[in-house]
Parts: sequence; C-alpha cells; structure tokens
Amino acid sequence: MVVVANRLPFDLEVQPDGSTKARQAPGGLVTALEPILSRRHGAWIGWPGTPDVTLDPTTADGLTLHPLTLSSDEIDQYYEGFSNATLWPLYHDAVADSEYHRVWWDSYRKVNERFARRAAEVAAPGATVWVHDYQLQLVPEMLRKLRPDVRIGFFLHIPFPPSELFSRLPWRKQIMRGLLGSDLIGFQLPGGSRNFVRLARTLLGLATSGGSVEYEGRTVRVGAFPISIDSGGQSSLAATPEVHEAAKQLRSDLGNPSKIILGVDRLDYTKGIDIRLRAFGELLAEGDPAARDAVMIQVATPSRERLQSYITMREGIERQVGAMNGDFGRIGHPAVHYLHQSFPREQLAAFYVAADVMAVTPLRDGMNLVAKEYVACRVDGGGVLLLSEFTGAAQELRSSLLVNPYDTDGVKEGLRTALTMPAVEARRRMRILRRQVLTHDVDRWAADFLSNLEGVRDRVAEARAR
Ligand code: ADQ
Repeated sequence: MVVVANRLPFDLEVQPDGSTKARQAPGGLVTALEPILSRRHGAWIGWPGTPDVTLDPTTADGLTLHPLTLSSDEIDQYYEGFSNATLWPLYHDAVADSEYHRVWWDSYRKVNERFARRAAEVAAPGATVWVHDYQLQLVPEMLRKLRPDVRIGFFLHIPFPPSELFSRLPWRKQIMRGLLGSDLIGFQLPGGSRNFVRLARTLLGLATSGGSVEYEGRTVRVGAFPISIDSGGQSSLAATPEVHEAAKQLRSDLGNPSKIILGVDRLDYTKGIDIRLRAFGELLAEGDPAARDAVMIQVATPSRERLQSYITMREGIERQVGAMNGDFGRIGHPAVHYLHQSFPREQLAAFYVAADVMAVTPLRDGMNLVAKEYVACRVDGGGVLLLSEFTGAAQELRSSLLVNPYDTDGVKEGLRTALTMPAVEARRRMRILRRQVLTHDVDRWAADFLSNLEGVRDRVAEARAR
C-alpha cells in the first residue's frame, strides 16, 4: 500500500554525517495509517517540508518514506499559489478571494505529475494507492495512465464546493478528470459527494447514479467518509495525572476565573477566530454577568505565514486582541490570552481539560478535529462545545450548541448560553457527544475507506473473470 500526500508524516533532518533522521510529526492521519502501513510494509510519498533538499528514501517502523524534492519556485507556485491561494479559498465558500494564474496551474500540473510518477515506481503490482487532499487532485488520472493495475483511492480533507463555485476554475474539467482516475473518491460529507456527482453529470456529461460515476468504461465510486481522531488515545492522555495537574495549574495561573473559554486553530481566515473574539468582546462591553469573570484563551498555530491574506488576517486578529485587553483587561488579568504558538499534545490536552467552553466557529471547515479532540478529552463528562453549523463535525456532533458564524447575535447568544448552562444539561449533552466520538475514531474511518476501496476493485476483478 502506498500513501501519497503533500507532506510526509515525518520531518526529515539531515545529520552532520549526511544521514537522515526521521522525527514524527504528530497527527491523526499518521497515527491512523502507520499501523496499517507498517503491517503491509507500506510506503508514503511526500514532501519533507524544506524546499530544494534531496533526500534518500528511509525506512522507519516498517514504513518506507519517499521524500520528493520541491524547489522554492514550486513551493511558491504549486503549494502557496495554486493549492493555498486558488483552491483553498474557493473550496471554502470563497470566504477569501481566489487568485487564478496560469503559471501556478502549470506548476501544479508538473508537481502532480512528479508525485504520480514516483507512486508508479514505488507501487507493487496490484497495490493499493491512497492519494490525499486538494494539492494532489490530478494524481489519480496521471497514475492510472502509468499503472492501470493499481487500485486508486482519493480522499479530500477539505469541503468540495457546489458547482456554482467550482465552475469558476478555469481548469475545472482537468481537475474533475484528474479525480475520476480514482476507483473510489471520498469526501468528508455527503454534500461534497453530491456536489461532485452533480458536476460529473453537468460539466462532463457523464452518466451518474447517487454514489457512482461512469467514466471511460469504469465505475468510479463516490462517497462520504467523515474523518476522526485517535479518540481512545486522546481520552487516555486526558486521564493521566500529569494532564489533570497541568489543567489545574493553568486555571490557577489564570487567577481562577469563573469560566475559561478556549479556541484552538491554525491561524486561518476560514476558522472564524475574529467572530468568537467579537462575540466575547460585545458581551464584555455590555457588562454581561455571564462574561464578566470569564477569560478567553486563543491558541493560534502559525500557518502559511508568507501569504498576504494570512498576514492581513493575523494583523486584524492581533489588533482585536489588543483592543479587547486594552478595554477590558486588568493588571495581571487580560481578557484574552493569545498564544501564536504550537504546543505538544499533552499541553493541548491540558487546555481542553481546563476549558469550560470550547469555541469552534469556522465559516467553513471540512471536518474540524479540534471539536472532536475536546470531546474526547472530557473524561470528566463536563464542558460545553460551541460549534459552527458550517463545520463537517456539526453533522455528527448534534448535541453541541450549534451556531451560525455569520450571525454575531446568534454567536453571542450561544456563548452566553454556554457560559450559563446548568451542569446537568452540559453533562447530558457531553455524554451524547462522547458516545459518538469514542465509537467513531480514525481507525474506523481508515478501515471503512480501505474496505470500500478494496471492495470496488474486487467487484471489477470478479466481473472481468465472469
Ligand atoms: P485543519 O484545517 O488543520 O485540517 P483541524 O481539523 O482542526 O484543522 O486540525 C488541526 C489539528 O492541529 C488538530 O489535530 C489540532 O490538535 C492541531 N493543532 C491546532 N493548533 C495547534 C497548536 N497550537 N499546537 C499543536 N497542535 C495544534 C484539515 C481540514 C479540516 C479536517 C482536517 C482532517 O481543514 O477540516 O478536519 O484536515 O481531515
């Protein structure tokens, strides 16, 4: 089995003696796929995270890593350009403007070709190849041309937009055909899957049924596979005395506020960080008793720091935090604690355990793993999740407090309700949320996708044999 993703699951460092050392970049996807890949002596093809370095393949725990070299120009054009300044905003409801540049597209195509070629070299006869995400949508078709014998699955981690938005793309047909090189295409939600099938019909004139598209004599299956987290691992981590102690310490460091509101996001304009800040700021300005003794912690992971839209957004958020602390802070007690930093898993778990209210307010999000991590960490059965309707997670986590992030009054009301929710009600809701998250973990997601993928080709082989 071969996984193809923009990034390798490990950061590779070149040692002084010229050898390479792999350091695991923790993440749900790696945790889920590593055992499967190691068992099957699998391979992972991806970029090691630094431009212009050429590294040899290395094997770690039965998994072979194939680092792909990307030049600085390719990082500018394929990655930061086409992937993150064309596709990312367009696929997220065009909440920011998308830019369309032919040189970016050329680079995207070339880099996708390079990934496909490497996959074709690495995959054993009849192997399963699982391609991930919006950076690599052309790989399935390119790989199929090179290696018609392999089974190809594709999973999109971000939303797949409605035809009204997707159709803006000057290269819309190429991208559709790229994806249709797969045997199985997975989306986070049924809505994404429906959008894709509709486009296959209207844009390419293909015959479709609910969950499949007929393309070049093959049946391409299309479906929803909502991703999840290592729920058990996250839950056990939260239950350790160290995390419990760290959460207690955090509360006392904050001056034992009545309530702690938490946000944890990559610093991205899709995440609606400004919205929850505004809602909390207005409650403070009105002297709302629910908010008066509360503090907010906003953890914002540095992300895509060279893109202008991200620079502008960061400035806006930092101005907002500064103004709120200026208006409502006291000596030693800021209203908002803003941390533009990455944290180890243990520390993040302590934040989740300490937070009375978790505010997740994206304008659009494929899934949102943070919401699920918060639920998994609440081994005490407490805590309230305030969740945007426009996250994938909202479709599963119906017992959260759902809000429309475009409705400031609604978010304010949601926050007020969360801050004043009676403990019995909060525990009732959390019990339902925990049941969902603990029974639907990332292992189940991967197993579900792979068994569907393997089923597809088995049926094809049976039909051929008949
Ligand atoms: P992201 O947009 O990155 O993922 P999300 O699903 O919330 O969003 O995952 C973020 C991950 O980063 C979480 O596991 C979180 O714990 C971690 N993280 C956040 N801030 C951190 C910090 N300061 N330090 C350390 N870790 C931090 C994309 C899509 C999502 C989809 C996922 C998975 O945009 O919609 O859910 O992929 O498919």
